[in-house]
Amino acid sequence: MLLREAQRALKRFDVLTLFPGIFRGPLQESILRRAQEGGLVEIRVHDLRSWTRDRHHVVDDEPYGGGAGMVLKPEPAFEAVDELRQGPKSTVIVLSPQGVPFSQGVAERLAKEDHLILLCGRYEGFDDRIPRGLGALELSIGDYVLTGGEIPALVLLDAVTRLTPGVLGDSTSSQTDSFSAGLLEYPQYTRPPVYRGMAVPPILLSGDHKAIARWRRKEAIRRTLERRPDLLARAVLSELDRALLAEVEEEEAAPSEGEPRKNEELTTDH
Ligand code: J9Q
Repeated sequence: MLLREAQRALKRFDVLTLFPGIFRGPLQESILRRAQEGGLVEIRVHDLRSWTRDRHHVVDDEPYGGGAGMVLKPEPAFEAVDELRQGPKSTVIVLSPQGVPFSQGVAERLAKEDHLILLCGRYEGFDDRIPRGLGALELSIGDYVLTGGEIPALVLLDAVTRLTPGVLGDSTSSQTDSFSAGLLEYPQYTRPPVYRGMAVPPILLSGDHKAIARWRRKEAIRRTLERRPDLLARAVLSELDRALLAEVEEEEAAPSEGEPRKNEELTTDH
């Protein structure tokens, strides 16, 4: 065991941002903290402004062709990456709304890399020569407008760090793939058996493990159908799964009484 730990390669992240303070709190808590303290990952956060050469540390400029807002200029980003890059073992990533979608699959591939350099954009964006000239992988965490790439970078740091060998305990690591399995998780319950009039489904207290497994699979399918039909369409379903889906579709056509109505106003993407 000791030998295996000694052979474990340290994973390194260098983050380039105009707001290093955004990272301080999130990196000092929970699993991200423990991964760093345990020497499994090293996360360095750098102020992009320290790669400016002018008196006023200017990092942005007006867009060619006109338009509102300012654009991150290329020099600080290129000079920072030149200094931090460790040859071909470094992967440069730019977080931007123009990126390809970040996903569990992308996180799994990035977890195999030795060194990631993350560049966080701000303002209206950056000079397009930055991602192009750096050979960067441009990633988006989703279709909403943020004030900058810092929170997306934290999302990536979290998703990739937890996949790094040794970061999660053995019991949790086997659960890692629940999302990649293609369905949402089944509903979980703990004590008390009734809370504010809401009872735990009696089957979970039955001790019938076969029936519980079937119920859980069915509820996972129900949730996925209701909330993420896109996932269900691409999921690999067994014969039993198909039967459970048919049961769910029947039940959903005639919804049971006594359930509070879902807030469709907020659960539908308009
Ligand atoms: C830099 N909205 O949004 C979603 N993924 C990344 C981003 C983003 C943003 C603004 C600036 C990144």
